[in-house]
Amino acid sequence: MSVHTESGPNATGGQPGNTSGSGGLGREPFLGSTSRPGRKLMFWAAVCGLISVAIGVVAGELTAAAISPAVSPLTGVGGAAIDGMPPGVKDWAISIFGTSDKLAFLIAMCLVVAVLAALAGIFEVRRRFVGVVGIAVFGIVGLVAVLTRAQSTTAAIAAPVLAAVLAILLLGAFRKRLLAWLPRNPDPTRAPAAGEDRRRFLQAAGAGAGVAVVAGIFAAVARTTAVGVAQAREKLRLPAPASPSTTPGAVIPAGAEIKLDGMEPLVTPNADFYRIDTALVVPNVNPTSWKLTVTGMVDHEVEIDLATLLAKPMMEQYVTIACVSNEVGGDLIGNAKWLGWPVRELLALAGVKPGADMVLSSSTDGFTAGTPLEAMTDNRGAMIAVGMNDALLPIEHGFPARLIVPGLYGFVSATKWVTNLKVTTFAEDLGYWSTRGWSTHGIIKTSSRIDTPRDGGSVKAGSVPVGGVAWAQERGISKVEVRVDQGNWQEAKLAPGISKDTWYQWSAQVQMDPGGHQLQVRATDGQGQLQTDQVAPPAPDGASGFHTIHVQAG
Ligand SMILES: Nc1nc2c(c(=O)[nH]1)N[C@H]1C(S)=C(S)[C@@H](COP(=O)(O)O)O[C@H]1N2
Ligand SMILES: [Mo]
Repeated sequence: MSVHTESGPNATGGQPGNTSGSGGLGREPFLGSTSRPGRKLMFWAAVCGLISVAIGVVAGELTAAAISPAVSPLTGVGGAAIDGMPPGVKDWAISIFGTSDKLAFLIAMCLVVAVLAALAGIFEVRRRFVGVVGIAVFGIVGLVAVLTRAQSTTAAIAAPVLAAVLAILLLGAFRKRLLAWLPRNPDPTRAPAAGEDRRRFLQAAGAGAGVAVVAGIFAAVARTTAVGVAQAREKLRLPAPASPSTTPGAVIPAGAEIKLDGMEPLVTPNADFYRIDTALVVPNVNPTSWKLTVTGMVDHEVEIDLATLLAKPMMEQYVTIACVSNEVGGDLIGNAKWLGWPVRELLALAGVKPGADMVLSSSTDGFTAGTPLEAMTDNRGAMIAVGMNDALLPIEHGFPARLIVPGLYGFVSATKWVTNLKVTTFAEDLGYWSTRGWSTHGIIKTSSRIDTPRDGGSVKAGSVPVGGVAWAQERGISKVEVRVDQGNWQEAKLAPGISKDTWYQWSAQVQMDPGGHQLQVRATDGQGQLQTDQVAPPAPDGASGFHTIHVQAG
């Protein structure tokens, strides 16, 4: 049966919300109108708004849980709102809500969002794009809130953006269905719509509501776990290094950072540090139950928990880690100060049996890396890291513990959320990526990158400042050269590296006449070996070739 016959046009003589039938009133009959069809359309418009925004918000929360658990759109907005509250209001809220203040606040926030969502639905149906603009504004509020949170990461912005875009698209689709069922200005000459349009709308709305509820439960569970781990992390304190000022590689020498516009910072902030994860969802590892075990070719298996690990004498060093997938000139590389316990000491506790040549490290997410045993035990300082740039490891970067092995690409060494070290052989075992066509030993290739000017940018003709980084972890860098338009190589000024395990900054002044120019860089490592000009793609063992950019001088 058609709804129109239940409560629709019949009630007002077939002209819902618009007794005159003229265009002027007909455009916006609903909010001001008291007619029943107008109310009905408003009601369903509000439902459309609610469902669209609910799905958007839930998708945003799930995205955050997956890629950036520390801060989600809802927790970001909530946190920003709490921070922005005058202290009196905050105290008042706490006194009323007591210990459940956080939950109560979250519920209140959801109610506010729900009301705004319903309004967005109503406005969107009254006048196209008004509701959409409203949602876009919430999206921007969410984005700003997320960006201004202390734990924010570059990836975190994906969640509010996705939430807003999805809500907007869904609202558009629901609106169309709704208006097919309950047109704003029904054509009096057209027979009342059959039940088909009504059925299609209600089906879509029902499906949407179902998706919102089911995904919402998932998001709530994911968030609860993430919040639990984040809170446990918050309670931990980063231990001090055993010998802070004397550790080589832990101190930045004077002049290591070149002050030149457009240069990447010498030390990459945690929030900007590149990320590579095979897992769809960032693992949330509970620090109280986390354990690291050493198994395989050892005299006795060892197991340590986090409290034990944190009590060990910690070393601190800057290490530049890089991804084998980094293209020439790419940004899958970052430099941080890591705090941790040398892997070789843990391996010594277990006692490595003769014949072993590899350590297969594994993680809660199923990722594994096969690291040459030698790299774990020689004096390069391979570490079980717990700290990154004076903070506990961010969850995304492996909290509570990960491996850092200077000189090797991440895929054969840098296991995050590490839980097991199996002492074994390359003949017996291979790491995750090595069984998928990538190499086995993953030694970082000598490389260099131009950071300023940017490729495709323009510069002022004349003497042009250029700068960038060069790296050859474990070997160090002894020389960087640049050339313009395939001319003579010209030696750049090379800043002192923090250690041979970090990247080095360099700068130069090159001469450019007005017009388009090519600019290239090459590095020589600490052993006098020139970076190869052979162009190679990342697979299977790392990209090579000179970073080449084009700029316009004018
Ligand atoms: N558990 C786990 N550890 C991992 C990975 C992963 O996918 N899962 N990726 C590896 C790769 S390929 C690299 S390059 C580095 C990146 O570390 P980051 O995400 O902290 O920059 O982590 C390594 N450790
Ligand atoms: Mo990687």
